[in-house]
Amino acid sequence: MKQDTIAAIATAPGQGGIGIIRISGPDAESILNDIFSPASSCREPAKSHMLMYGRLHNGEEILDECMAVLMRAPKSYTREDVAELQIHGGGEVLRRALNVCIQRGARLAEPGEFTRRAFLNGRIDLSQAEAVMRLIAARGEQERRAAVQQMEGGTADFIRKASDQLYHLQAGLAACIDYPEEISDEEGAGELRQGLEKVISELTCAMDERSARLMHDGMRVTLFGRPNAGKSSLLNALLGMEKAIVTDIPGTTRDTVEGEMQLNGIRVMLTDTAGMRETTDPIERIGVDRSRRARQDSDTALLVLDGAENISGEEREWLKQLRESDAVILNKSDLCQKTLPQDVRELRPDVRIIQVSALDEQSLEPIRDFLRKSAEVSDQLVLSQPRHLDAARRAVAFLNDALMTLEQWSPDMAATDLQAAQQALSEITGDRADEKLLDAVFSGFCVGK
Ligand SMILES: Nc1nc2c(ncn2[C@@H]2O[C@H](COP(=O)(O)OP(=O)(O)OP(=O)(O)O)[C@@H](O)[C@H]2O)c(=O)[nH]1
Ligand SMILES: [Mg+2]
Repeated sequence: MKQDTIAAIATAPGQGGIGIIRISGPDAESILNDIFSPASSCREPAKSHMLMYGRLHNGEEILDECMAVLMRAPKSYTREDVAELQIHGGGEVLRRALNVCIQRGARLAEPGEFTRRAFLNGRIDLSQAEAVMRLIAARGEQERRAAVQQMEGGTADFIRKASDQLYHLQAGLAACIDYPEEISDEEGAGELRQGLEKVISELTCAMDERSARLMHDGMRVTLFGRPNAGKSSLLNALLGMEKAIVTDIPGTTRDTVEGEMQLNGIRVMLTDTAGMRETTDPIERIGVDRSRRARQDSDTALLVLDGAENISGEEREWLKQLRESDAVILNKSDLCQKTLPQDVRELRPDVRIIQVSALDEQSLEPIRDFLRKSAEVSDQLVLSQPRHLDAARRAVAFLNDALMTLEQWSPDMAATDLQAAQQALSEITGDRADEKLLDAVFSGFCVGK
């Protein structure tokens, strides 16, 4: 495929020690020769994959001292000739360097265009291309690990294996259709059913939507309860910083306060909320509404009770409303207790109760343990990007349809469903990707990648 030459700043905006300009395409080498002079006196053509020190210039004008590397096709990221300039990472010097490349005939690269070329030139499949951006955007260790697994071809291998199994089933079906006298309906349907159930079960195991969401979006945990229960004290203690204001005046927290931590490699967004109570103060009422919303939107809500006080009528109601993923934090265990874990258990026998004192850091470990467990994700997860999950869901639906058609033994319809399932799976690896799909995938990339 003959393409034009593209160039872009590959490093993030802002000042940095080094900034990188990347050029890819048939003119990459001639542009490099035009704008870069190696310091060594020998004027041989640049060696591929060899870092050179020299000067970046625009004709007579020196723009920077820099390092440059030429990677001749096909041993490069895009499988085209690629040149990279490592110059000083200032906005002006990078802008000038890029302009000089454009003046020499390069075109400004679109978002993700280098990776798009790597895909179009067959170096990587579409799921690997997406993994690159996923890795760059990863904010948690689990997400980073999943991105690397995907980048190394984990998703593509899995999908191609599933696809191969479908080819085999299709071949079996074709034999049933072509030689009905040699293969009985029961025989054909039995084998096909087994094969289909296997592929459905493998696909379903690989697509745990909850784990995928936790890795991608993190886990939202909300502390809620009545004023003065110690929610803000707990937020500060769990985060290890004085994020929220703490006083002994009920109603101190007016708005939600958020902090972030990592547990099990999952990003946990911890939200402290305004103490919930009936109030005529219009500002506090808005805060209480926000508390309610934060609690509803959370993956896990922690109801904070003050162990030095009796359980109120309102708290009884909240206890009833707790979801399976929620827990009760019985706080202020260092004070004389009016409420014990068994009092809570009488009202809500099935709920997890953790007794702590926000003033004693060590007593908080069981809260972290509880959250760590809630944040556990499957390490068998191969399909964890929304686009992949959507395609795999469609494939499973077609395969289930194929299973249904076996009830009436209609091999033609089953064959159509198998084909549709295969088509859906091939969208993941991009084996049959159209321009629209590629535009959608690569538009989310950064320029220079
Ligand atoms: N002894 C003791 N005092 C605590 C504990 N946790 C919080 N406190 C105190 O209780 C008071 C209220 O604490 P906050 O953390 O502000 O309570 P809150 O739930 O955020 O209160 P609002 O913001 O009003 O809803 C402060 O004086 C804290 O120092 C605890 O475990 N033990
Ligand atoms: Mg507070």
